[in-house]
Amino acid sequence: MSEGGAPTTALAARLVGLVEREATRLGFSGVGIADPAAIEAAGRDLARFVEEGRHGEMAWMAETLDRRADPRTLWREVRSILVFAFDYGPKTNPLEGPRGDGRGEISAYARNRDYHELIKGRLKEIGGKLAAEARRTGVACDLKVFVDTAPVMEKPLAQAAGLAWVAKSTLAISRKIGGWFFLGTIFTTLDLPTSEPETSHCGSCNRCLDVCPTAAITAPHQIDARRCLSYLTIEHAGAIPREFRAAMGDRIYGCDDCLAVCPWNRFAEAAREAKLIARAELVRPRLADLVELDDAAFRALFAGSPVKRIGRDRFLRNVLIAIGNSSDASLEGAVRRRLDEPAAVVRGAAAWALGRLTPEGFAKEAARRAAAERDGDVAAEWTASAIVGQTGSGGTG
Ligand code: B12
Ligand code: SF4
Ligand code: SF4
Repeated sequence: MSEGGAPTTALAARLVGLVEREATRLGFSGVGIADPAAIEAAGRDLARFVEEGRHGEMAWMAETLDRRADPRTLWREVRSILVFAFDYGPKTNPLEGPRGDGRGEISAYARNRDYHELIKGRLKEIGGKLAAEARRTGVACDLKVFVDTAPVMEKPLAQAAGLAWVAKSTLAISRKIGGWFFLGTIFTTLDLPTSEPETSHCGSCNRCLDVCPTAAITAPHQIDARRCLSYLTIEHAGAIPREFRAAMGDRIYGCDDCLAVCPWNRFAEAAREAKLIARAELVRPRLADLVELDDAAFRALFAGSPVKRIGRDRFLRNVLIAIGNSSDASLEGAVRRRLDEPAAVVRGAAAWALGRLTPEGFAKEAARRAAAERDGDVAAEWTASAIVGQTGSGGTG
């Protein structure tokens, strides 16, 4: 018997064994234990990231900086952090699939159910068993469960817990399972034996930096979220900045390129959890269908999926950019039907798409539409697009 959050060595080993067994039973592919004091350097990197404005419009990163940088500020009583990995790997490599086929690419992680609640529910189950077992033996145990949205630096914690390393892509990569996995944590007041931290295994590889379509990985281990297509298609609310539109290609929600190219994914397994295995209708859906979605149809198609979070208008913005990149003239009519949409973000993207599909058709409309348009940004699309139309270049920026 022991007191407070300090179990005896034998009991601690038993509790860790219980967590490992439960994690395996519930479909996790790995678990490790981190010391809450282990990520001080990461906290300093994060402060610099925010200072340089690399978080873009994700104001919550700056607002929660202190808590995010140090788990002990988030919860003073925390003594150990259990970090869990959950596979969501696609069946085939997204970079090897067909492209340029009039369809849009949704990131592998978003092709079925939202992972947040799924993983949180399972972590709560594990936490409940851990706490009950600790208390049964007279050891006090409080805990909190976090997945993604809490101010927690999950990747550095995964490294401290020996699960993976924070790689050049800035993602956590594992020697055993590659990089297609989510992270989640249980903070506990229990003193548990910590795992051996992982070290980097990127070596001289630079594939993720080379493949990134927007040079968002500005140096090894450093990302500028404002350039990342995942940020631009999901987090960013306004128009996609012109310089990134062509680079978006057919990506309509997130981007997988830096993961897909990583050689460590030869060890990755396809998702086993049914709720994360891709729904057929979310694997390369037809742009022609997506561009016709009204709000109700959008909600129905993406019920339970992470895509639903960005709302129909932001999603249509992405679809229209993909159409503008498709060279598929048969979509001109659908694009024209979006030119008078209530949302400026949709009207602006439609204007750009029209300019890309038919410079002549749209040069005819540009002057009238620019004059009639009540939103300054959308009006600017017509003026800029008119220039594209006149040069006939189609333009990328
Ligand atoms: C903000 C955020 C984003 C932002 C910023 C991305 C980023 N790399 O941080 C955007 C919107 C761009 C994004 C995109 C994606 N995300 Co995201 N995101 C997050 C979130 C909420 C916070 C991450 C964070 O704190 N970033 C700030 C930076 C500074 O922190 P950091 O990268 O951990 O910092 C380390 C390194 O960058 C490095 N570093 C920084 N500066 C320097 C300087 C030098 C010199 C050195 C050596 C090192 C160094 O040191 C730091 C500590 O180790 C986490 C969830 C969470 N709570 O942690 C998910 C999370 C990172 N995302 C995830 C996923 C899946 C994605 C996407 C793959 C989704 C997609 N398919 O579109 C992409 C991948 C893009 C990419 N290359 O990272 C997963 C990643 C799982 C994994 N295996 O790593 C997470 C963990 C969510 C989860 N719970 O599973 N994401
Ligand atoms: S997700 Fe795409 S855009 Fe973002 S860093 Fe990776 S490759 Fe670049
Ligand atoms: S692609 Fe290469 S450099 Fe990038 S994370 Fe994977 S191993 Fe590291």
